[in-house]
Amino acid sequence: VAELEAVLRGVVAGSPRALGRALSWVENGHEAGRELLRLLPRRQGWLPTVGFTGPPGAGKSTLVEQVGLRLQARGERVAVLAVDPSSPFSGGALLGDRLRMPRLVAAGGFVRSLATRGALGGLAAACADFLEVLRAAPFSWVLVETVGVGQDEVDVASVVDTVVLLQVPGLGDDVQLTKAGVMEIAHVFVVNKKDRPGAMDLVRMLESLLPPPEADLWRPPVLPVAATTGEGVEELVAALEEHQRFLAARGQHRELSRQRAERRLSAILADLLVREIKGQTEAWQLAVAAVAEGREDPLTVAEKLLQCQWGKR
Ligand SMILES: Nc1nc2c(ncn2[C@@H]2O[C@H](COP(=O)(O)OP(=O)(O)OP(=O)(O)O)[C@@H](O)[C@H]2O)c(=O)[nH]1
Ligand SMILES: [Mg+2]
Repeated sequence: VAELEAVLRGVVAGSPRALGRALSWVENGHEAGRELLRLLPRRQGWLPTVGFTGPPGAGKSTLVEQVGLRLQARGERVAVLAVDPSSPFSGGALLGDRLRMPRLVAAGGFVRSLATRGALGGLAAACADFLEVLRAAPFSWVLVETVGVGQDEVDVASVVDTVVLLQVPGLGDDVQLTKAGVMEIAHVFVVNKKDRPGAMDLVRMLESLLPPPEADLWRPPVLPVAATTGEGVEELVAALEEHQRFLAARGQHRELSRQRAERRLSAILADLLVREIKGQTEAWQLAVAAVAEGREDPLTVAEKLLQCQWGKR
């Protein structure tokens, strides 16, 4: 209990060690992590969160560090969350943290990776829990890096306010762009590696794919950037600030919070329910067999399982 209190105080004060402890507890699903999440002070005011997604090797880490450095230089306090859905190793994430974004860490930024291992509610839920911890600390911006694979990137997009989608020239542009659902979630497009041939063609192509501007709708800018040299990063930071102002001016904070609360609750509830029903081992096995042997259809069986579940209460 004394330890929990010390970690709580440390988190509120922004101590990297305490934050590291707290996030490990949360990540590993320890009882201490749940207790911590219960006791965390709820932050007054809005904490801007930005997600960076895009194909492997697009330059997300390089760009996030650059953006973080720009913000820190202006007196902002930056936390970076690197979401690694693929990493199955508990030690891997920690090792990665020490090597990750050394310049940003030296400038006072906080950098942490998140590898998910069966968190209740999936990756987005684990990310949301991490953000709750960071919200209790004195940060003024949170940047989230996530590898653009499968459904996870769309998931993570649901826990941040602003989504930056990185593209790079020469990767087979159509493949990057036609991935369902990814174009739609971006608030800012970055064509990174603008020092490479074809970058400006990609910028024009992206612009041509955007719907015509509409009053009162956010128009995603398409920004050419070279993350390695920092070219275009100032413009990107300005676009992030503009999107945040856009959200604030339209009273979107309340709506975003409501949507997030709804998604988090549904995800956790779905997980809890499935665990509970599977816990009734015998009924579960019978149900699985009924579906496997084609005696009953899965929807009917699921409905019956649910009814039994509620009937017991
Ligand atoms: N030429 C050029 N190379 C860049 C640029 N930005 C990043 N790179 C290089 O691209 C490589 C990948 O950069 P990362 O920042 O690790 O890319 P990432 O998207 O975080 O990669 P993963 O996290 O592994 O998916 C590195 O070698 C960078 O130096 C750029 O603007 N121009
Ligand atoms: Mg990276």
